[in-house]
Amino acid sequence: MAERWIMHVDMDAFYAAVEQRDRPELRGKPVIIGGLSQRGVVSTASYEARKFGVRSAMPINEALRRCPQGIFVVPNHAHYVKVSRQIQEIFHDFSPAIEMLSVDEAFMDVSGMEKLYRSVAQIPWLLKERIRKETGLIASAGLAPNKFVAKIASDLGKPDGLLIVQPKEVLSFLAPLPLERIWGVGKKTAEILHELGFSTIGDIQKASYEELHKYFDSLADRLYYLSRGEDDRLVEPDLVRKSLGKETTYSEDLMDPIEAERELLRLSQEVGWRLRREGSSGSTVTLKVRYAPFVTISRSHTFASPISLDEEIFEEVRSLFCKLDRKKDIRLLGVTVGNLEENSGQRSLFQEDEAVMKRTETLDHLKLKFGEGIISRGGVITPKNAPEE
Ligand code: TTP
Ligand code: MG
Repeated sequence: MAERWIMHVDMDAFYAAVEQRDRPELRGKPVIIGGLSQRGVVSTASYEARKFGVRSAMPINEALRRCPQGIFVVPNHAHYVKVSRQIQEIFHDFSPAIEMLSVDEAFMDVSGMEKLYRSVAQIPWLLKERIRKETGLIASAGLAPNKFVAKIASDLGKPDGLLIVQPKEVLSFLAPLPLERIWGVGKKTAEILHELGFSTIGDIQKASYEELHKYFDSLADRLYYLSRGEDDRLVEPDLVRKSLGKETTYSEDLMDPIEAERELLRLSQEVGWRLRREGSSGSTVTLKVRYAPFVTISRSHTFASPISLDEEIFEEVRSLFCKLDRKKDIRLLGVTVGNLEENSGQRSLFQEDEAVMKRTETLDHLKLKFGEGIISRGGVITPKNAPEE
């Protein structure tokens, strides 16, 4: 098989770097980008501020305590999106296969491109130079045979990083790294692995497939292959995404419509949260219901303008649900918001309703701080049989 070369590119301290570029008085200073209110959280911090322990998602108050001399700046998302587009334009000159992961981060498949350059190693260097010249910003890049290794390589080099991992170096590159670097290894799995005596990726490399399968189910494959730096996932160029949805299959059918509504609220909250995180909203809401055994139906409603608030999504989904036969047992529920468009700020059908916007903003901040699962409106109780995600 032909050699694959995947590049991961991620801008350094993106929002803070844009502000420092645009306002020379901020250069070299501890800049902290965060919401307006004292109850807000930090979006990001310049590397000067990180020396004081300021990090993304930290409450502003905590950042203030750690870095009282910090310069706090309110984020200007619309502006960052514009800069992001400019960077994406540059990416397109280097590869046709670009997968944007967020506003400042992308995978690019540059396999075979070495024919256009003196060597493949020139590509990240030239890309960084073009970004620096044309935007005045610094990117970190990692080049490796696959996504997993490329992402770690760009992370490890930060700031102003450029790390190339040759195929024959993959095993030794990964070996000393903490096993938490493996995708899908959360806190719980890491704890179990530590108890079993594993601490680095190298420790897992030494384990046999059978041994890992003794302790883990589906995760064993991931541990086995990723620890060896084997990852065949393709770079998936972004077709403009048309919808964002979430569905759950229940191991025991839902028999109670109230319980089903609670689930719909949970799914609406998750979809709303993801929409708001990526700054998009959509005008079509779709409810999907699968009844036991295998009858699936979808019902949609399209609004005149796009929405992204949990309440708006949930109210529509509930009203679609109420029109269905509520006596049947339910095996799967799904909520999707479609006809997506990017927007720079929050839009709302309840534009006048400041309270809804405020509450959403506060909850989003808490989610950023404590993780997505921690809170939801109206005390939604996840049914006992809801599968772990
Ligand atoms: P990141 O790439 O995670 O962070 P960064 O670019 O600020 O710093 P670095 O990559 O050098 O570690 O995120 C990109 C931008 O996304 C970031 O500048 C601000 C925003 N962001 C938030 O608003 N909240 C968050 O919790 C995170 C992680 C990022
Ligand atoms: Mg970044």
